[in-house]
Amino acid sequence: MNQFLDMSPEVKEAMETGKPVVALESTIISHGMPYPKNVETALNVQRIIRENGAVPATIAIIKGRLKAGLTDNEIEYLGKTGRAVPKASRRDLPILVAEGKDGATTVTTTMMIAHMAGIEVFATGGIGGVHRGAQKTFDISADLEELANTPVMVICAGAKAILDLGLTLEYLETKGVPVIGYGTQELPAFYSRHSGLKVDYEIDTPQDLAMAFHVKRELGMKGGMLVTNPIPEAYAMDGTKIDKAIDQALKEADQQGVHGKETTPFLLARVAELTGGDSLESNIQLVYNNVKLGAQTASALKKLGK
Ligand code: PSU
Ligand code: MN
Repeated sequence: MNQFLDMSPEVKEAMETGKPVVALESTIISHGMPYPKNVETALNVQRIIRENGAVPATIAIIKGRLKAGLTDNEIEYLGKTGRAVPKASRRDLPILVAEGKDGATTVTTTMMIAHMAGIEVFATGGIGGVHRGAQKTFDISADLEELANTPVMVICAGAKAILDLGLTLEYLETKGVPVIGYGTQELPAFYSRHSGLKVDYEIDTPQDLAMAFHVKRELGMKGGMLVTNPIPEAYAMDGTKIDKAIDQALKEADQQGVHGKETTPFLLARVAELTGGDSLESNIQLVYNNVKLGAQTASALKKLGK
């Protein structure tokens, strides 16, 4: 095992005995939701994974150690410290480790650390992508490059319309990343089940998701697979209300000169503020929906061997 990685006893035992494990990110805890809802959600997520027959591995960097599996106290710490925990993407990882610092892992670094630990399934809320106006700003999330390179299945609810969803799909196509709709042919747009854009493939069961990933793995193909799981109908939000908030947030980001790694957290926080508590509840529910599918898929994958 790599010298910088610590697996919790529960995760280590699961990996050694071939139990299904689902990786979870920590940027969603420190930067994606307010305290204390973030901590409550992170703990519920772990419970849902256990109830569905798998072991949760929440991933973060704590005092320079790459962690797969956190204690409840560590989750409380990441949630309470919030945005003061550095958001850790690929380029940040070696520096934070070298300096013994903490880091909230994004989709990118969660995939990296999951892969180091041998974990193949990762469930979260939304991924980063190609930002609107990327033709000028070059703002394309490192998440897309990681999906191109690291063999981890990422289950999400699509991407928020703070991004250019069409360009995000184009980028993933160029990089050879399969984009799958779970029970749908349409790319879900996080709060909304609809984007008007088609995905590459519709797959309808965890067993078939597992089989697709298994074949990719057996073929030795590099890179991940993106599963987009629409938010449950009961929690889906009105598209126009969300779009208005997004337009407003984008305008403010531009006026205030927000750029680089601050862009996504700024937009996420402003959209959440402008749409009130509704969007937070929707966000929480779609994460629960995704981690349940993650546990089922990780279990199905174990039945296919390895
Ligand atoms: N989108 C969301 N919620 C999130 C994120 C994205 O709806 O919490 C987080 C994830 O951790 C994702 C990161 O990996 O933001 C992307 O940041 P950037 O765009 O700076 O790559
Ligand atoms: Mn960016």
